[in-house]
Amino acid sequence: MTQQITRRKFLQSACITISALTVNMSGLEKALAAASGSGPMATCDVLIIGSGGAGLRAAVAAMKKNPKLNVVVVTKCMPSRNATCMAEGGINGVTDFSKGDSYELHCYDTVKGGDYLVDQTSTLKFCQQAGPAILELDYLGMPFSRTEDGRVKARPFGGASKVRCNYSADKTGHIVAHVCLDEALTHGVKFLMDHELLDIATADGRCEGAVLRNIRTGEISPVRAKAVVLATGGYTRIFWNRTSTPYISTGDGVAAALRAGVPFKDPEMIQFHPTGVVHGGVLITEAARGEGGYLLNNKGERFMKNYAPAKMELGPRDIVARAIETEIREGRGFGHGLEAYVLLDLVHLGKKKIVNDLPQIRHVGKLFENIDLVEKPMIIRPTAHYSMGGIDVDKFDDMSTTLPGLFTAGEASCVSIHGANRLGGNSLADAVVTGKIAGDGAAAYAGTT
Ligand code: MEZ
Repeated sequence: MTQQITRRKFLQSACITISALTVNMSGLEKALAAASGSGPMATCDVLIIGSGGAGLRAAVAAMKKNPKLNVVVVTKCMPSRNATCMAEGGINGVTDFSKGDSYELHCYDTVKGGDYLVDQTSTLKFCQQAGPAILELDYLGMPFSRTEDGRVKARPFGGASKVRCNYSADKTGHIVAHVCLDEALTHGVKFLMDHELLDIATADGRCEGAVLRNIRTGEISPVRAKAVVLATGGYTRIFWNRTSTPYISTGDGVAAALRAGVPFKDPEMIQFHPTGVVHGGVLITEAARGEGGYLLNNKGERFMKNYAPAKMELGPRDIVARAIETEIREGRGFGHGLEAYVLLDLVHLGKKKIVNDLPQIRHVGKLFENIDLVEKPMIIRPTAHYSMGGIDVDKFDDMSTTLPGLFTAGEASCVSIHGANRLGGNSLADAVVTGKIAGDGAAAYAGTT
């Protein structure tokens, strides 16, 4: 409790207002603004829009690269409210090579899981950075679940040929976001809360900043920045009646980039996570199946034996989600229409395992459907979960786009790592890996302009 209060105070002292940013103008900028009659304008060096894992990791990287930079993260709400928290079950990356796993195998699984519609060179680079990124989170104090000899623990996840989904019970994303937030605060990142992105500002063929709106007062403010990073998340909220994406995540960055003429890649590549709460779509983590949960139809059959016999419930998400919809369509599900469902049965796992490893989804079961997963199966149906498409990344090595000065990271971006179907556990890895690259890239660019 004391720790939380101290942290909240720390965050408050890192929060700024638009007017605080105008103070940072150089004498020349002030003179130019006055001469053009435009009045003083808010400015910073690196403006990061979005405060999920990718945005926070980008901010940390930018500050570490050049501590003299003024790095500002814009967030619609509190920085800890984000879609990153909706990756509950774990983060993929090879941290244990003792059982034959390798970066190449992680890459192979990712390419295959993505139905081969993947840029294989970038995917290998991504997998090579995912393992070290997990060890870095561990070093920063992330409370990973542990093996008996103290190493970061991994659980099986869909489409993976080795066990490499590292986790903190079923709150992995939430904790990743908080570790990155602590790091950002420690490194002097500033936060502009309660602001949303209206548009990217461009001039002479380059990105010059962004136009923001204060969602409390409605006030509109342009902010000039040497480099802008769009880390605004995906666009799955268009499936508003069943999605695991939070209300605040509305794809603003992808839309703004498109309006500014930056290509929108693979827009049709949207992932439906197999297990969402029937009413509303809140996530029931894949870890439920990773820990041994069964999917059952109205005949009491583990129907995945007819679709992915070798992998059963741990097939890639597109295969499992399609199987569930097929069971429902062919009359082997329960209920009707939009309220139809199949069962996710965890009862055989026992109370101890559910309490230790899956406490959050037990809470979700009770909250949304009045079901205690210790006693009864959960009712589930696929939910819109992740956009594999997004802002086209021109160069993976710095996460730059075709618009000079504009960078992107996380779910907002598309490097073509995930193809037509992202593997569970690869989104948190994507957030921290591409976030770091984008932060480095933006800081380097800001330092040269
Ligand atoms: O990567 C994800 O989407 C993830 C870990 C989700 C989950 O089921 O927990």
